[in-house]
Amino acid sequence: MSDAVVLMAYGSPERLADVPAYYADIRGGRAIAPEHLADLVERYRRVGIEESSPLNAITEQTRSALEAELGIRVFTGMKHWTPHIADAVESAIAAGAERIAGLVLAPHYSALSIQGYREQLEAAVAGRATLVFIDSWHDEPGFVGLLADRIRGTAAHVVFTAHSLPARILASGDPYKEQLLETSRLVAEAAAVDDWSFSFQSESPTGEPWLGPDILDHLGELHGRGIDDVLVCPIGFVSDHLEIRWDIDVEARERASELGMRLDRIEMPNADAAFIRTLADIVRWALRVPSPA
Ligand code: FEC
Repeated sequence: MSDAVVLMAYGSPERLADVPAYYADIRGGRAIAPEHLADLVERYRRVGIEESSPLNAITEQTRSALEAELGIRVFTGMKHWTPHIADAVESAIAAGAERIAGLVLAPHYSALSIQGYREQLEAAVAGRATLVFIDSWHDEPGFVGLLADRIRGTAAHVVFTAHSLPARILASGDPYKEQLLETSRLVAEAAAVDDWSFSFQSESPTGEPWLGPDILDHLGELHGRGIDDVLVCPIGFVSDHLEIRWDIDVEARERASELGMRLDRIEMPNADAAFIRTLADIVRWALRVPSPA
């Protein structure tokens, strides 16, 4: 059977002029307040997307390295930008794929995040190939080990972070928060780090309560406990993008500085060779294909 991978990522606008259409796609037709759009354009401008779009470029590096590692075709599909998930599926089918592994570059399952990727993928495949969708890989040993390597030996208090989601997910038994806490615990144990906590980041102004604590409040709380040296370890994202370069590198750093705290963050996995090997292991396991000797 001919296999292919559809490697999915959130997607990012290539230039400032793309931001309104990109935000409209994220909002799925719901209204956008003009001040929220203006604020988003300004954040993208401040992180310099006129020069480069980190998420899209990193996703392409990841795709090409994963293809080389697996020896099967890998096609990129973006949830909110081009090439869309449906475009990737068309390319995979045109290349003769009879079985498609769907892998999202986000480790934790939620009905409000990963399920959206899954629905786009299933609709596009429409029964034309066998679909093997990977729901989550939050406890994958290679991923845990890679993050553990980046925090091991630190003298700072480690704050694991992930994208917040509307708090209503808890009422439906969504595993998102539990998976995040499990990744945090596994990474801390693997690195022999005892001094750690978890907080959410990147809450969006949608007018409903989101999961907390938000990192900006959490830093204040840590400061109140006498902690003044923090290492941020984002576990819900795998690459440098707006939520890292703005929400952590600018906003959280500014808050830490106001409080007189030191704040660093780990290097993101991006297209690191060890991370690519981990992604390849996840795909091989899902497809029940043996690893090379
Ligand atoms: O660098 C970039 O250009 C893209 C960065 C980016 C990533 C990302 C990942 C996740 N999001 C998740 C959930 C939500 C929910 C809403 C929402 C809104 C936004 C907006 C931008 C944005 N997200 Fe995102 N997200 C990224 C970017 N996200 C921009 C809109 C403006 C803003 O909030 O600043 C709210 C939707 C709504 O309005 O109804 C919910 C989750 C992830 C992590 C999993 C994944 O990567 O898919 C969950 C990267």
